[in-house]
Amino acid sequence: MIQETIFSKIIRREIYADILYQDELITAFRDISPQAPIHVLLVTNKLIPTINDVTDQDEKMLGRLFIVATKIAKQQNISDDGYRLIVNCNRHGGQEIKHLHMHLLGGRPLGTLVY
Ligand code: DGP
Repeated sequence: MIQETIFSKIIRREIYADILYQDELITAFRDISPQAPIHVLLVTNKLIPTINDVTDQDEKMLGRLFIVATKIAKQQNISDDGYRLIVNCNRHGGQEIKHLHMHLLGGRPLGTLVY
């Protein structure tokens, strides 16, 4: 059975988060533990545990995820300097919350990723 996480409660506005954007597919809010001056989480309203679990039916939602990320980046004035989008998956990917989400990080140089 798929377990709800705290993100479902945030999406339903049962617990507080600084929500910057919400539509019928995506909710975006500030990360509680920001790793950069701008750190926003873009969460699918539908409870999908990881990026492994998406199907062809989720194509529109996944497209929206990227479009909304670019809109928030513009809104937060980090488009020109640049930013990073990250989707963590499972243990080796460092995914703590099993509800599909994308991190939008920016507002400072983020350095080179170490692979
Ligand atoms: P990940 O490791 O990719 O699963 O990232 C989970 C992120 O979620 C992590 O950066 C911290 C954030 N987070 C966890 N709990 C809450 C919460 O209750 N509110 C908000 N705004 N962010 C949370």
